[in-house]
Amino acid sequence: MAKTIVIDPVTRIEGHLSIRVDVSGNRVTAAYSAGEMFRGFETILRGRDPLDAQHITQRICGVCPISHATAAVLAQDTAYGLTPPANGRIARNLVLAANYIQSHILHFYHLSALDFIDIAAVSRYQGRDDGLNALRDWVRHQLSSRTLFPAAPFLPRYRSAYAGDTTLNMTAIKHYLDALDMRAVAHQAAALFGGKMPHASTFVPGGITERITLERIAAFRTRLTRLRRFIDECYLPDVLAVAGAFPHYFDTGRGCGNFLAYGVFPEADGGTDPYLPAGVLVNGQLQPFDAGKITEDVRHSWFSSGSGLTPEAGRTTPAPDKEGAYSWLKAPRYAGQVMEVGPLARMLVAYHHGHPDVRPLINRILSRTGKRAAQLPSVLGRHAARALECKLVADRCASWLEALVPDQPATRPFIPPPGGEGVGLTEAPRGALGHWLKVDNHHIAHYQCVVPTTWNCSPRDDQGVPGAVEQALAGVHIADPSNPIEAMRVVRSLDPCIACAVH
Ligand code: NFE
Ligand code: MG
Repeated sequence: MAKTIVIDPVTRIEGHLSIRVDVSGNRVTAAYSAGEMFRGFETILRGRDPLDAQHITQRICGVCPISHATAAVLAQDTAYGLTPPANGRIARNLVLAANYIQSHILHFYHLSALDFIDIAAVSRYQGRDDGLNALRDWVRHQLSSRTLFPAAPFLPRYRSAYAGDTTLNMTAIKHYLDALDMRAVAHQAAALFGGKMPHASTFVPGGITERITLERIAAFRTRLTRLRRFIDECYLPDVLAVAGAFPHYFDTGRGCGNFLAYGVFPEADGGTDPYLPAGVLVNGQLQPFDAGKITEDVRHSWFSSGSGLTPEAGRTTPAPDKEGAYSWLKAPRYAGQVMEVGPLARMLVAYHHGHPDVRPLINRILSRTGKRAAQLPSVLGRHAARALECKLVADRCASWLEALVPDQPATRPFIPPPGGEGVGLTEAPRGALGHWLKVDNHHIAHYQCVVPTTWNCSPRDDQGVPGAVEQALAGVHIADPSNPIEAMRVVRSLDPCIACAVH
């Protein structure tokens, strides 16, 4: 029997997302992803001093602010012809990397794990861990007073076959609590060169204003050691354990099969030679990335501004009553095609480049899980890629720390020219991020952001082709339409942030 399921709001993500799936014979036949809020950052920025851009755009999001700061200063670097000194480039990498680590740990433990792990299992905990005992008492209280707390955290939840293995459940729940501390540690590390977190104060065109001192390098290293241990001993093993318990999720939520990465963490001056490379994967073929092929369609979005335009030409004019529209997200396309962005895209692009760190790690995961590379585009492939990337980036921080030179400048002084045009392309934790900037008479004349979740959760484009998450949902089996947890596992595997996506 045909049925429509509406999940609104989707919980345990950032921002306000509505997912509608048409189901026939327990299979999703069509999916619609809708961002439910207009924010207007691109409009707010017009007329401002360009030096405000990194501060204002960080307020797009509290989860990935450093990516927005990075894109904003890169756009100004290119507009003004600035090359940060090595210390500035490396310190930017370190703050962004710490933000990735925080975000990836958040996504697995606090946003996604409870789709697989049985949180109610903690009510039977009998050990001596203080955190688990406190959580057990709280969960027991919730279970016994459901009428008092009908919408309390964790419970109620969808009825489903959660993990049955007590060790896996208890370990993951313990790590859920530990992960809260790890995110604080990652934020502290980021603040050492970012000034403060979540919204850093030190990002400027030409580098970073924080002084590079031995004390700060040592303090970052201490925190990095704790984070690397957690990633190696908890995060990666937990993802593999979930993969072992839910192997069919390597065959669920494949999606469009096209992947895009802009490249991130430059390792040479001038922003070149990113540690994670740029590239486009279509039909398994790696193509060079060309920023000129990015456009945004708005036929199904609540905007009256022109459709199919490049970000240089695009505008953002809200039209909340527009016929046929169903989302506040635009529909970004690359050479007219739907693209998935994010850790899986970065890892696959790096894998196809023959990346010396990425290839062996992915091969090891594939042999541990007994899966093929073709199964990586999937729910569990996305979780595994995110965890692998978290390890790679954390490990790489150690060599970036070594390359910092204490007490040497981290900024390139400059006098802002009255005008210019620039593009800041980077990779946020959730994928490819670009800021397009035009400066005229010392003021921002034009600002457009094309954001990771705008790629992943876009509505249909002008040709009617569904966006990446809409395609990933197609064909998914929903055992019980009143408990559509399978759809939520697919949606959350892409780590949506609608706050970012609607900006
Ligand atoms: Ni609000 Fe963000 C990331 C950016 S996602 S989390 O990562 O840019 O669209
Ligand atoms: Mg935009």
